[in-house]
Amino acid sequence: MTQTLPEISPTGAAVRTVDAVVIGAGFSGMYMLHRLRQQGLTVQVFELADGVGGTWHWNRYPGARCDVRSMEYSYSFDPDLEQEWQWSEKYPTQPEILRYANHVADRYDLRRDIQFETRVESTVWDDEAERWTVRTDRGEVLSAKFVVHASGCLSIYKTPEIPGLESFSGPWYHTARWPREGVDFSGQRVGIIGTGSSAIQSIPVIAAQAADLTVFQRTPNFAVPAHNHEFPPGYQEEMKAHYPEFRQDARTSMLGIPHPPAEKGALEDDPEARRRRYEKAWHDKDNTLVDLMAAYTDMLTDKEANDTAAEFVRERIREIVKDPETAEALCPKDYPIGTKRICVHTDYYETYNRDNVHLVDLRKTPLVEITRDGVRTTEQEFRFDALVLATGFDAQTGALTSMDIRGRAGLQLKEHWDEGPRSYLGIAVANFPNMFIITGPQSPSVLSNMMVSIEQHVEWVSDAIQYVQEHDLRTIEATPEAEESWVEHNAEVGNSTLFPTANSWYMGSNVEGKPRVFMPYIGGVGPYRERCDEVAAKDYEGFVLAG
Ligand code: NA7
Repeated sequence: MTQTLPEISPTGAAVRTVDAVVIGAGFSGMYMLHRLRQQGLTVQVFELADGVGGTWHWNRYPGARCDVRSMEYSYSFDPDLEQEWQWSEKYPTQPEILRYANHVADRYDLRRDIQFETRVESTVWDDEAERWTVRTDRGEVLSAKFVVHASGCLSIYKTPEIPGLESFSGPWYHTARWPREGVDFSGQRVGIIGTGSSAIQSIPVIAAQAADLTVFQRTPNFAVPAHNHEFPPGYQEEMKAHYPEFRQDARTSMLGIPHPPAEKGALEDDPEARRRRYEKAWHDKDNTLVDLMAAYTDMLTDKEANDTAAEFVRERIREIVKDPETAEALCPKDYPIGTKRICVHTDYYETYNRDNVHLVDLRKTPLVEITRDGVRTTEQEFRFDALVLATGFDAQTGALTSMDIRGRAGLQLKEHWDEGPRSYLGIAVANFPNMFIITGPQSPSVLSNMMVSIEQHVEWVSDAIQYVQEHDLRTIEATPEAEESWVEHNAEVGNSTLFPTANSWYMGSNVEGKPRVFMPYIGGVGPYRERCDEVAAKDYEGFVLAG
């Protein structure tokens, strides 16, 4: 199966031949490696970081936690692993998830096939050899039959689009590149730009330490209380006794998080009954971020229905935040709830009642520049000892378009995606044979419990690769027609919801110049899985298999 003939690349470096190159050693890349190795393939994983864990390696900011419950944000592929691993609380912290990732790497002896601190610079399809040529920043050249991009949906971080960051005289930290040794803000005046999930988690923790914290908010977010807690005795054992059923429910659910299906529209309930449902979603200590939106069938399709939940949250914000002007500024009003990712918070709104925390509403006084001493808005200059940037990511496509990926006849993926991502099932791209993307755009990805979607993709891709190998095929490639019809279907399903009405990173609208297209697939994790299985069962319908 493996060719090991030594060759010399045009640059003089020895070309190493492997069956598959996997890019990224987060939860996708690690499981991909495990599966492909079990199938007897030679695999090389490249990872930019010096350790495994992907997003959980990089996002070490104070208060970083997963917003999906620990016992479902974990692998299900090995019953022994899921039974033996002990989670400690409802929402796992970043260090706990990273410990889990390291445990997985050790348990399955993954590290021997992962090369850390290596950036893949290009993957280029060789039309004659019908293989990928992969080049790294260490000058290595590999020839691989398959390439799997497991580089993550939120890995290319962005800084604010204002001048002056380099002139700031103090230290600045991006939430997605937090120093490993942590940061001590004691006694400092700190400014934070952004109020997405990373900011909402870190603001209460930084506020408790810093002398003074100023939050620069462009768009307020909806956040529901985490009610995080350590597991009570017996809880984990009880969950583990029913793990297989629970996992199955997650796989067939809409968002990868089991939830009883809603039975009616929000306006079909009277206001009192509706309120009771929302109260439960808000106060229940075992609540999840999907409870509020999953209460009714039409929350993401009918603006009036959506308004009822949005107003419920705004009422809670006004109740918690004592200063009415701050409370009003924190109330999201110009997009439907759920169309920007709902955040899960611990004391976020309460933090604005502290004397050392101030909110600057950038809708009223926009940012102008970062100065030597701090931040200038149209109204005044704020002086800081340190700055925190919680300004998000070039999400979903960023890791792929920032790499030089070329398919047939030198076609660049970036060019192919000029007007928005184009894929078949979010897994494959026409003219890019033997290339797969784990949780790519146009798959449920970021609209789901990532672990469920990662496992589904890795298993589907490894099955497809096995099929190619067992049938002695050279290539598997999505047809342009299958791609076109998936792109259309994705847009049609997306456009039937309220999602396109918001300026969110789901729409690419947080990055200047990025096409405004709804990127994730909203058809639901369960139905999507069925579609993928159907494609495989029909001998990879929509793909050309060449022998
Ligand atoms: P997000 O959710 O993209 O949040 C980024 C925040 O930064 C958001 O509030 C942005 O405001 C703000 N931002 C970005 N650029 C600017 C500029 N130039 N000026 C002012 N404010 C700015 O990223 P996170 O890291 O918090 O979370 C990402 C996901 O990780 C999250 O959804 C979870 O799934 C985990 P905007 O809304 O664009 O007006």
